[in-house]
Amino acid sequence: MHASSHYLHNTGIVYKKTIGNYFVQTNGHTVTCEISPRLRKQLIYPTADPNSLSHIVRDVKGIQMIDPVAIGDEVTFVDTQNGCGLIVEVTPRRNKLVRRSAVPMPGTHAFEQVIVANVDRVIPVFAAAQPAPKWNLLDRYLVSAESLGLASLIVITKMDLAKQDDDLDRELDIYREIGYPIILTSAAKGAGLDELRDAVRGRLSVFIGKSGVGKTSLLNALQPGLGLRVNQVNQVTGKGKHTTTHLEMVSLEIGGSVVDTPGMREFGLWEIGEDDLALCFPEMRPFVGKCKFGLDCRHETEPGCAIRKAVEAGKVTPRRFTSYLAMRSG
Ligand SMILES: Nc1nc2c(ncn2[C@@H]2O[C@H](COP(=O)(O)OP(=O)(O)OP(=O)(O)O)[C@@H](O)[C@H]2O)c(=O)[nH]1
Ligand SMILES: [Mg+2]
Ligand SMILES: [Zn+2]
Repeated sequence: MHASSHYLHNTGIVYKKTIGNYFVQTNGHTVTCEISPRLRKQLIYPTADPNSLSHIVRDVKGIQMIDPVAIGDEVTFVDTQNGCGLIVEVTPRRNKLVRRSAVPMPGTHAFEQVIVANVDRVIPVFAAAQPAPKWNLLDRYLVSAESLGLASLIVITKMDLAKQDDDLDRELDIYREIGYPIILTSAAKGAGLDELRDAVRGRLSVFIGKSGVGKTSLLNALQPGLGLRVNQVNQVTGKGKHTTTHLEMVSLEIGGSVVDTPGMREFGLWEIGEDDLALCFPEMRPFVGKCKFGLDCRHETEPGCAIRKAVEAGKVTPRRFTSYLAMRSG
């Protein structure tokens, strides 16, 4: 950047995207931006990872399908004549939540798609009931977040529908013991909202969870007046209707922002090698490398397996170990 033109540059955060347009929040107002073709070219490498050494040139078709700017990105833009802006630079990302794109055409390969950049916390959201929580899915979310170096906060909502006799609390104790923070909420009854507000204040959080669990309702309850669209879950199947269909970052009046994702099945997981997977289970971490066969152990039937011994000793719960084995086989 030339010092002489510096006064023309503004910075802001991308909070919403449509095809070709990027909505940038800067000093309390929004500027609609496009991105410079030059930036698109320059960012061929940084979209992989600014710290990555694999600066491999991809073919031109591939390049055009990678969006170099993600929600949560801090960008530098210049004003254009019509009150719009042109993004000229993306500040290196602290981290990113990624998912594998659909294979664009036969014979090509899937590539990494950045969903949100500069995330402070991933918040897996599950309903106490309707639909019932899927603990192995929670494990997938937590492992994905661990693998991306992102902190997690577990939120259980629709607590007004929880029954005394269900095993919710016992299941949650597994996660409490590992050290994951948990907040119990009800958008319907307003429970747990102050605690959740404290947790999201001043941070960028991402709600993640299946359709119908109540993510958008929770966001509406966090900030009355937001009026985001919610929908009934199907009474027969208990499934949601994918009401939230696009990504958008919502700024909270209390400070901080939340990205409400439309039911994302998984993120990041495919990148984790078999050796690294156990490291993404914090309670298994102390035992990794301690097996008789060291890092060659598959923790299945090998003698002297430290991880299976930890399961037997009650230091790793059988349920989490089952999740681990399931994730390893894809
Ligand atoms: N009883 C009860 N129902 C709730 C609560 N929160 C949400 N719901 C209901 O659950 C249904 C789904 O809520 P949404 O907020 O649209 O769920 P979502 O997770 O955003 O779903 P998608 O946008 O499809 O991913 C709606 O009918 C809500 O009224 C709650 O705390 N208690
Ligand atoms: Mg929604
Ligand atoms: Zn082992």
